[in-house]
Amino acid sequence: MTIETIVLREIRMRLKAPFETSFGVTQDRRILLVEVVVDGISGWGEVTTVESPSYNSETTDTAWHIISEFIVPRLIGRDLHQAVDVAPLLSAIRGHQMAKAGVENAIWHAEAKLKSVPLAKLLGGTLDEIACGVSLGIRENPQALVRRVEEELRSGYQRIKLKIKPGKDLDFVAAVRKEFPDIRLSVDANSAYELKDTEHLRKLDQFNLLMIEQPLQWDDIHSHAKLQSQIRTALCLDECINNAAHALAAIEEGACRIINIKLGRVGGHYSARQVHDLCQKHPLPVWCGGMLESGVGRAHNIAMSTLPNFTLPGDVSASQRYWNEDIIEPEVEVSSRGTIRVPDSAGLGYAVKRDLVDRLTVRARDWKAGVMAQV
Ligand code: OSB
Ligand code: MG
Repeated sequence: MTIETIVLREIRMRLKAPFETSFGVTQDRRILLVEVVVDGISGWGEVTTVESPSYNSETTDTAWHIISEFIVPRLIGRDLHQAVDVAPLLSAIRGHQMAKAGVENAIWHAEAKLKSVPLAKLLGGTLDEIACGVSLGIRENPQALVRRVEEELRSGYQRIKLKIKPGKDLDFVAAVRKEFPDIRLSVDANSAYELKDTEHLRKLDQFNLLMIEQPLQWDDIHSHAKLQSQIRTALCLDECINNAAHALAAIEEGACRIINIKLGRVGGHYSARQVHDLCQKHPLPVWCGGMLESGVGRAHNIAMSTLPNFTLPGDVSASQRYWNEDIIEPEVEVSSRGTIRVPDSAGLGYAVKRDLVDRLTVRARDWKAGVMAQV
C-alpha cells in the first residue's frame, strides 16, 4: 500500500442547534477532513478536535499544524503493509491523538476498499447493527430538557445522556427521571466537578443512572478511583483515557466500571481496538462516544462500534439530528428501535459528497509522493 497523496482540508459546518456542555457552547464547527490516496484508491478520515483546547489539549489548528509538519512527512510516499503499520510510524509524535487518528483512519478506509471488505469486518467487527443513544446539551430549565428527552425517545433512542454542570444538575436529572422512571439514563459532566464535591455527586445515586461520565478532572484517574469507592453509580471515563495503558491503570485502580471509546481521543482504529480488547478481557463494557462529527467521522464510529464488547448504546445518532445536509450519502439513519444497520458494502459504506465538501472547504493543502521528498 503506497501512500501516494494526502489532502488535508478544513470545512465549516453549522450545527442545527447550539450544543452546550460544561466547557462551553458550540454551533459552528471547524472540521478537518483527511483524504489519502493509496494505490489509486481514496480513503477518508475526520479529525475530531473541537475548536478550543477545552475537551482535550488539541484544537482544529493544532491538528492542522501537526498533520502538515509532522505526520505527512512520515507517511507520504511510504509503502505500508497495512493500516496497522501507521501507528508505530507516528509513535515519536507525543500526544495529538486526534490529528493522528484522522490520518490513520483514512488509511484504514483505503485498505478496506482495496481489499473489497466493509471496514467493520476489516477491524474484526461482528455486529450487523449497533445500538444508539443521544447526548443532550445543557438547557435553560428542566422543563425544556424533559421536552427534548420525550422527542428523542419517540424517535426510538435506547439511552439518553444529559450534560450536567454545577448548578444545572440535580433538578434537571430529577425532572427527567420523574417523567421517565424506566429509561436508560446517564449524565456527563465533562470534568466540571472536584473530589470535594463527593457528597453532592452522591445525590445522583438516587436516580438509578446507568453511569456518571467523567465527573472529575480530565487527566486525573486517581481521583476518579477515590470517588468510585464512595459512590454507588458506575463511573465512566471519557477524557482520562487516551490509550490502552490509561485504560489498564483506570481498571486496576477501580476508577470506573465503564469506558467510553472515542476514535480521535485514543488515536485511531488501532488504539481503539486495543482499548476495546483490554476492556473485554477484564471485563468492562464499552460504548462509542461522539464529537459532533460530520458523516465521515460518524461512519468510522459505526464501523468501530461493531466490535463485540460495544455492549452499551453509543452517542452515534442520525445525521439529521446535527446537520441540515450531511457530507455523506446515504446519511446516517436510525431505526425506530434505536439502531443503525451497518453497511455491508466495501469500505465505510457511505460515499463522500465531493461537491458539497468542496463548497464547505475554507482551506486545503495537498502532498504528493516524490514531490516533497526533501521534507
Ligand atoms: O463528552 O461526549 C462528550 C461533544 C463534544 C465534546 C465532548 C462530548 C460531546 C458529546 C456529543 O457528548 C456527542 C455527540 O456527538 O452527539
Ligand atoms: Mg463525555
